[in-house]
Amino acid sequence: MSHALIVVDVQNDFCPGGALAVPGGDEVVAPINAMMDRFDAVILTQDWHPAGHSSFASSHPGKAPFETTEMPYGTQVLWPDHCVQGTEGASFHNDLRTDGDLIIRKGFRPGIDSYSGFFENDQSTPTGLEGYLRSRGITSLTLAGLATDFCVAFTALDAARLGFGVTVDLAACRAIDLNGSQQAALKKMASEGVNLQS
Ligand code: VGL
Ligand code: ZN
Repeated sequence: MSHALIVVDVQNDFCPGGALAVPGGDEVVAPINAMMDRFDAVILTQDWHPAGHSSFASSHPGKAPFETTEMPYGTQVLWPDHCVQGTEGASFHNDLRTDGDLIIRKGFRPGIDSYSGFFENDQSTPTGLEGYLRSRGITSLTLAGLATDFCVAFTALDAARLGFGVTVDLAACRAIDLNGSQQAALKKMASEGVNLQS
């Protein structure tokens, strides 16, 4: 039985000073670096949007960041422009260890967002992460990173649904907390069998 650490989106734009700063986002770096050596595999995810991505409020005339819009795949929160491919904002935090085994990029299709490291927001387009984990014999996962209530939660819920054992290390996560999204995400994860560790 192999156990992997999935480090979710510890990128400059989600840290203080970034375009979509998560309060205390940089505080996850030290605990995550310290955890890495305990796992059989370390995978980092990287939010990786083309300029003009459909999840950006700036791509929707009349819309402001944090409003929502209806996409063919459901309701989508509109974000400030963030994690644009190749920019400093999309780079990992400078102090984050990036000597993991795999970096999985997501959110690169212009018309669809991807919070989860496993499936895009249509809940059916795979990123390839599941196949990578299964072919390496990995059966359990610990998740840490940003943001608890969006990319960490969506990744955890997909992983649980796929049959992996899933733990979220809350001490190494920080939330955006948009209209109560943090409490809602914690409740949903707990009810879907995700182990919440603090
Ligand atoms: C994320 C909003 C938009 C995240 C990514 O990493 O949680 N949130 N893109
Ligand atoms: Zn994004």
